[in-house]
Amino acid sequence: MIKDFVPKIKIELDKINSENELMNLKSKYLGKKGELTEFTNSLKSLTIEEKKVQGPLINTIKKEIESLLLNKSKEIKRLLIDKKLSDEKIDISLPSRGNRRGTIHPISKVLIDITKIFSEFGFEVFDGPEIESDYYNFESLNIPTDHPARDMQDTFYLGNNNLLRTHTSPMQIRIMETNKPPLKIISPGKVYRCDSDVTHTPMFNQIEGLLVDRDVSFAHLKGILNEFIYRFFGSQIKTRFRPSYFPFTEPSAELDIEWINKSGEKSWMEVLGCGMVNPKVFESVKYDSNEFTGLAFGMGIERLAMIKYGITDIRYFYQNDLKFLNQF
Ligand code: 2U9
Repeated sequence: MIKDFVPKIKIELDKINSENELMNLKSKYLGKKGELTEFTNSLKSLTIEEKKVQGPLINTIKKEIESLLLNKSKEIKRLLIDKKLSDEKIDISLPSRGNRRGTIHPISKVLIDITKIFSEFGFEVFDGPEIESDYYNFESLNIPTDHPARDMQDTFYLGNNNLLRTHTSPMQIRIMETNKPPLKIISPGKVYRCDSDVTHTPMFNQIEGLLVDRDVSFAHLKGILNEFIYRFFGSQIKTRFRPSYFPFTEPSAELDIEWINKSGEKSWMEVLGCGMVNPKVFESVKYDSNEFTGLAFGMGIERLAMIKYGITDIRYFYQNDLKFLNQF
């Protein structure tokens, strides 16, 4: 009997709990060879009068079955969503993973430490452009045209008489051009040289200092730099000033500190360069060198960081390896 289909399907639907099983049930009754389809086909042999009675009945039953299947499909989908929601439930009372705190880059740390020491000595901090002209980077600083620093191998030229500054001294020329002495300034910043090995990178950080006043002497230079070394490396450190040459200072010196080398012997290590400002530099900025004298010094931040923390390869600073950086 056609009417038996509905209770039969209801019983089967109760046992189903997946879309797959539902599809199978649908094709079992409504598919091409489904039971209801075959039942419908079997009515072909009925008389027209009988068909008029059975036809609408079949359609009603068919619609009822389709509606039962649709409701079951909705129920299965709803149950699936409920299960997903309960499985993926987030316990908001759990403690969070915690934020990993970054650390200050060792170069920034050393730069801050050095700047702080010179600020305590009364030096003002100035920074300037990294793209400079040939005049400010070389000419005004008494760096002769045949000096190796001017060579393409040593300097990054940008054309139009511009270059990437090879030291921060140009900034100090600019300050002197627009200010009268006395002056007590430091200029930290990035500088660029065509150089790359375990102790050199094409970009590195420098800090330079300049003090101009009446009666400034080499004794002042020694006093300031010795005090700086004691504060930066510790007061037990021994220093020595060794004669050197820089075009922008005369006389010039390099400051060495005593350290124990790999073989356990005492030896000297170069830390920075310094000297009394060359009168030729004062000529460029129209300072009267009969009235004013100046002391100047320069140091590489990476070099100081390597010495202080015993780092053997400068490239560690720029490889972004957290195992290295987190130590500071
Ligand atoms: C002006 C006049 C003089 C700055 C100085 C040095 C000596 C020096 C080097 C140390 C290591 C550069 O980073 S490094 O390669 N610097 O030895 N710098 S005196 O003299 C100046 C600066 C500005 C107007």
